[in-house]
This record gives sequence, C-alpha cells and structure tokens, in this order.
Amino acid sequence: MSESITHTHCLLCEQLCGISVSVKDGVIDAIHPDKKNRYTWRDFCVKAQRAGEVVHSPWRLQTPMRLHNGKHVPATYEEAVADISGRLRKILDAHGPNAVAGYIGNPGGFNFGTAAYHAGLLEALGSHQSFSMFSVDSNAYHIAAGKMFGMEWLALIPDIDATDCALLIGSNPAVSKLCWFGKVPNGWRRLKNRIAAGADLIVVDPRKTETAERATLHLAPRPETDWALLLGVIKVIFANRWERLPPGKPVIGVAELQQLAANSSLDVLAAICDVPRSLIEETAKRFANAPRAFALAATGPGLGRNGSVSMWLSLALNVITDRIDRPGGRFMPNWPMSQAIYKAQVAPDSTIPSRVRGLPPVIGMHSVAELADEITTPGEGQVRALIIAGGNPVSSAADGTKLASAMQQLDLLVAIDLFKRDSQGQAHWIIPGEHFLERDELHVGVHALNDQPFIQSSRRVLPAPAGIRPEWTFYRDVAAALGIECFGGLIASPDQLSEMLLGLDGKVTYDEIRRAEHGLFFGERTLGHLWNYFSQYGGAVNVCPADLSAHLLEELASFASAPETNSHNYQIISRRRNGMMNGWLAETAGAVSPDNTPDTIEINCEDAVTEGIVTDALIRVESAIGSLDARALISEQVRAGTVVLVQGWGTGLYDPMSGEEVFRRGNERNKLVSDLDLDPFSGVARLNGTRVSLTRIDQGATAAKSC
Ligand SMILES: Nc1nc2c(c(=O)[nH]1)N[C@H]1C(S)=C(S)[C@@H](COP(=O)(O)OP(=O)(O)OC[C@H]3O[C@@H](n4cnc5c(=O)[nH]c(N)nc54)[C@H](O)[C@@H]3O)O[C@H]1N2
Ligand SMILES: Nc1nc2c(c(=O)[nH]1)N[C@H]1C(S)=C(S)[C@@H](COP(=O)(O)OP(=O)(O)OC[C@H]3O[C@@H](n4cnc5c(=O)[nH]c(N)nc54)[C@H](O)[C@@H]3O)O[C@H]1N2
Ligand code: SF4
Ligand SMILES: [Mo]
Repeated sequence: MSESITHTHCLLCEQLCGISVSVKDGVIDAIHPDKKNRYTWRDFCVKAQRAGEVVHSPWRLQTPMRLHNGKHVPATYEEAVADISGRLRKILDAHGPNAVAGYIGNPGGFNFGTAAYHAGLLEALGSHQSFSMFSVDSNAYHIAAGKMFGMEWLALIPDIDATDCALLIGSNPAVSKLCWFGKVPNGWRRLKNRIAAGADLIVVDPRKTETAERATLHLAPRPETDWALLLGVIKVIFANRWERLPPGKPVIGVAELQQLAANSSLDVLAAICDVPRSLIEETAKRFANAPRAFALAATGPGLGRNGSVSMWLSLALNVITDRIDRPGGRFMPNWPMSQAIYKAQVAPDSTIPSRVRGLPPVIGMHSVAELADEITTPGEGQVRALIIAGGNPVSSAADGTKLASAMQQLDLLVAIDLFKRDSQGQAHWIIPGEHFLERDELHVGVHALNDQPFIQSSRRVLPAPAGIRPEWTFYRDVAAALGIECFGGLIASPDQLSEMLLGLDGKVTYDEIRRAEHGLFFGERTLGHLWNYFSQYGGAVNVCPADLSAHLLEELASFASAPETNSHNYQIISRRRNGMMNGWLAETAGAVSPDNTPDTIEINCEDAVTEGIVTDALIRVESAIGSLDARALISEQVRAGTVVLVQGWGTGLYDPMSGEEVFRRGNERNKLVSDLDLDPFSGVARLNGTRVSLTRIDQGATAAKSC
C-alpha cells in the first residue's frame, strides 16, 4: 500500500487555507487543516474537507468531449485542438478577432495558468470580447477604486487586529469569511477577538445574519439603498465637524462631497433606506469618533443597482475620517505584484466600449450581462465563438434563460470544466479541467491580497486522471495551431509568469517559496504605501467623482418623485451557505442521493401575515422576466419587503457520457434577474434587489407555523 501526505493550500476561495492531504493507493483518504501553516489554516471548512469527493467523482470529465449528433462523445486532445483551431480560423477569417469571446469564472480565476492563458489567447487573437465573473462579483468596487484612486485593481485591506470600529456593509464573514478583493485569513475570529476586547461591530444588512448577530449595532436598510444610508452618515460627520482629512495628503473633491451631503435631507435619506435617522446618526458618531476604524462594503451592495455609488461612499467615508493606510483602517499592501506595480508595469487594461450597448469595460472586461446581446445582435464583432473557463454563467449571471438560448446560435462553444454543467448544453467541445489538488502552481495574484506578507505555492497531491492535461496547455496548443503565441512568445509557462511577476517586486524568489511547504512569511507589514504611491506617481484621491455624484443626484430625484413600485412588492437578495461555493459544490453532499426538493425562500413575519403564507408553503416567486417555486421559511431575521433566496444560484450536474442530469440543487434564482437593468457604471445586474411578487401555491406538508 502506498501512502503520502502533502502540505498545500485550498484554492476554492481567496482564503487559500493551508491543508494536509493524505493519499492512500492513489485515492484521497483525508484532508485536514495544515496547522503548521500558521497564517491560513483556521478558516478550513467543509468545502476543502470534501474536495476528495470532487476529485474522484464518478461524474468527472475524463477526456475531451465533442458534440456529435446532439450528444457528447469522448475524443482526444489532438482532435479537440485541431477541430477548435480549424473552426476558430474560419470564424477569424470571415468575421475578425472580436467574433471570438471568452468568459472566465471563479474557479477559472483561481487556476493561475487558466486565468493567464485564457486572457493571453484573447489578447493574442486581438479580441476585446472578454467577459468575466468580476461583473457578478467585484466590479462595483473596481469602479469606485478606479474613479477615486485611479487604480481599478487597488486592494484596500482591513487592518482587523488594530481596529476599534468595523463597519461592515453587506458582508457576512461568519459564513463567507473575510475575503473580497482583500483578504484576512481567520478574519472573522480575529474580528470577534476585537469585539471581545471592546471594539464596535456595526453591520449594515437587510438580514440579521450570523455576522449581524454578533454586532454591537445592526442597521437593516432596504436593498440597493446603502448609498442613501452612507450619504446620511457622511452628512452627519460633516455637520458635526467630525471629519479628519489625511494631513498633507492629496485629497480632492472634499468641498463637493460636503456640498452634496449638505444639500441632502437626512430625513429623506433615512426614508429612502428605511433606517431610522437616529441609527444613522449613531453610526456616524461611533465610526467618526473611534480612534481606529474601517468601513468595508462587499457583495451585498456590490451586486445591486447602485453598487458603484455605494462603494464610492463607503470608501469616501474611510478617506474623510483618515482611515486609509492607518492602523485599524484599510491599507494598500506592498507584497509581490502589489497594485501599484501591476498598474505601472504589467498590463494596461482595455478601455474599448462594448459593441452593442457601448458600455465601458471594467478592469478591461465587459459585463457578462452584455454577453447574450453580443451573441445575438448582428454586425461586425458579433460573437460567434465562446470559450468558458471554469465558470457557469447560465447559473451565476443574470437571465440564464436568455444566455442559454443565445449560446445555441454560436458557431463554436468550448467549455473547460471538471463537470458537465448547465452552461455547456450544446457545447461543441468540453475540455476536462484539472482539480486544484492536481496542480503545482503559485497564484501570485491571490497572494497579493493577503493582509500579511505571506506567500505559498500549491503542490500537486496526486496526478490528474490519466490523459487530463493542464488547462493552460490547451490554450497554448490552440494558439500554436492558429500560428500565434500567447504573451508574444515571451512566456513559456505559468510558472515563468509567476517568476516574472515576483521579479518585479524582488522581495522573494520562487525557489524560496517552493521550499517552504507550509508557506513563507517574508518581511514586515508596513503601512503608507498608497500615499507613497501618490507621492511617487502624482495624482490625488478624489472623494467626489463627478459622474458618480451626478448619478446619486438622479437617484435621489427619482426616489423623491417616483419610488420603484409595481405589482412586484418584494426585493430578492442572496445568502451563502457553508457547504457551497457559489453555484456549485452542493454535489459533494448530494451526488449519491439526489435531492431535488425546491429551495427555501425566507420571508419576514409581517409579510407572511400580509400574504397569508406559513412556513413550508410552496411559493411562486415571479419577477418581470421569470418565475420559480420555493418553500417558505418564515423568519424574523430578514427585514420586511425583502426576501432571501438561499444559495445556490442553481446547480446541475450531468453524466458526461449519457448527458443525463444526475443532480440538481438550488433555485436557478438568477433567471429572475434581467440582464438589461444594470448598475450603469459596473454593468452588474440586480442579483441583489430584483423586484418579485409572491403567490402561494400550496400550504405545505408540515403544520402551519408563523412567527
Ligand atoms: N461558504 C461560502 N463562502 C464563500 C462563498 C460561497 O459561495 N460560500 N463565496 C465566496 C465569494 S466568490 C465571495 S465574492 C465572497 C462574498 O462574501 P460576502 O460579500 O460576505 O457575501 P455574502 O455572504 O453573500 O454576504 C452578503 C450580505 O449582503 C447582504 N445584502 C444583500 N443585499 C444587500 C444590500 O443591498 N445592502 C446591504 N447592505 N446588504 C445586502 C446579504 O444579506 C448578505 O448577508 O464569499 C466567498 N466565500
Ligand atoms: N444571485 C447571486 N448570484 C451570484 C452571486 C450572489 O451573491 N448572488 N455571487 C456571484 C459571485 S461573488 C461569483 S464569484 C460568481 C461565480 O460565478 P461563476 O464562476 O460563473 O460560477 P460558479 O458557480 O462558481 O461555477 C463554477 C464552475 O467552475 C467549475 N469548476 C470548478 N473547479 C474547476 C477547476 O478547477 N477547473 C475548471 N476548469 N472548472 C472548475 C464548476 O464545475 C462550475 O461549473 O457567482 C455570482 N453570482
Ligand atoms: S473554501 Fe474553505 S478551506 Fe478552502 S480556502 Fe475557502 S475557507 Fe479555506
Ligand atoms: Mo465572488
């Protein structure tokens, strides 16, 4: 019997928890936290613990699959590369490079080689049709960071251990951990330690979440109205002269922000967000007067209609109270590939607007909410080929029904995945993916978001099933067959790219990192790098970007004249679960015994009374574009007028050979969300905030239970 233990890290979310994986006779036997990895092991969760079930899943793709007579049949890589490059050549010759598009999803982004070569191939082709999960994730933050700091990629990491007041806006670290473009391993426990030591935790969330349960103050605004609440907080701060501008630092737009706040009425703002003005005043007082504090807004507001404006005001709040690059505030890291280096030296992002709707790209990529129209609208640059890498946009993005139907008219659809999914129904090719436990790599990009100077490379625990090749080599081979090279031929592998990025910074070498099997701390964490960046490169922080403030004024006016009401009386928001990762991973719990029962919809007690709904009743949830059924869960946790559709955003899993669905869990809730009603800056659809109506279909099997 052969047995091995490998120390590596999980690559499912930004926390990159250190893990020890034991393998017996080629099969993963157990996965434990690697307690010698002092920095990251403590967030270890069931998603990593059960990763072996994913690796050895009977439904895993084992070989490239081609579409033949409506069914997927096994084929070789050579056939895949020849056929795909042949079809691409025809499309390129007839329609030019923008006829070829790519979508990269969350696991695609966590695979360093895939992320690099997916972008590298599109760039080598000269295509601007690049779409990614950032447009269902962090785009609103990138917009605010770009317009205020001039760096869309800027990470501003919360300095948890030194803070006296944490203001969390639409973030639920008790479940999702503290990771969203800036990460704090073990962040939730570290935050709880601060609370135990007397720090304030102010949580802004329409739901009394697991995080809000521990808050010293909880505000429950109407979804998509955080901007009004935050402007109220800023107004109170200016009115009381509690602002503290960073002394001697280049900050502009303060007078404009002050004016904007002065011109607005606190009562109107409080009415818009439906939070008592006394709580807004209390938040302002505690936040501004705390010696050390940070405000952090996450996917809650970021995935709604006014995400960019809310993100801006949350960041502005930090600037006007001197919380940037300060202990207990939010700081720019200076580790490998830190944001300034990235901006200055690596890859200028595309700024070319989208073809159909003319929207600007964010971090160089277009919103996935534009993809269906880019496929179906005729004209030069119409998308005819799409490569999906480690993502499932039919489930994770708005209006999957429309996207799935648009994808049927593609001349070429290629997906790279571990499994056959909803997004791949009629894919001409499915290329099998390599699980993270099968990869040796250094994801410099995710490590750049650490709150400490720590870095680790991941190690191959076991080889991929015979015949599965590293995902990046597929891109390289397709490029070669087309007679082009990714990165102008200057980079021969993802490892070489990692080394080059490390070299820009020069603090630590790949060899040193490879030798440190439990990860490597290198040097001390120091603050002040954002302000140093401005001294070095010039420029200033703008706390009142003109276009964002103009949009805020429009929103204020429209709320005053015509609040958004129609027969859809409720707004849906999402909630993450411990065992799932976005739309997938439910299958690790259910692949053997399929569980196809409808998911729950959480409804406030008062609303349940109004609608005559009891727990377990089957409810039809209808939006302007779609409907789904869910079992009612009556609760006092969620505010009135808001309903919560629990994760996932619908996950299906298919037998790669027969094509039959073997498992489905989660409501395909994003089919309720329009791909036309977007935050005008970030291009994010209303994943949080879409209006719906509720109709009872049956009363459910269990005894009626109300609050
Ligand atoms: N277990 C688990 N962990 C995960 C993930 C997962 O799928 N499962 N996903 C990972 C990923 S990819 C990400 S990006 C992060 C996300 O991390 P978070 O941003 O913390 O995501 P959520 O846990 O969904 O928390 C968002 C909160 O926003 C609230 N909310 C909804 N709408 C609004 C609004 O309009 N305003 C305000 N103020 N709040 C609102 C919701 O009630 C919810 O509590 O989590 C990561 N961690
Ligand atoms: N309503 C609502 N929708 C949301 C969100 C929300 O809070 N509410 N959150 C959004 C967020 S933050 C995110 S990040 C997105 C995610 O959006 P996506 O990345 O588009 O969707 P996922 O559900 O993560 O799909 C992941 C796919 O990658 C595959 N996969 C897993 N591991 C690998 C691998 O190693 N290699 C390859 N090639 N494939 C792999 C899985 O099988 C699955 O098909 O969802 C967004 N959608
Ligand atoms: S999925 Fe769980 S174990 Fe993996 S990095 Fe994230 S928190 Fe850690
Ligand atoms: Mo995400």
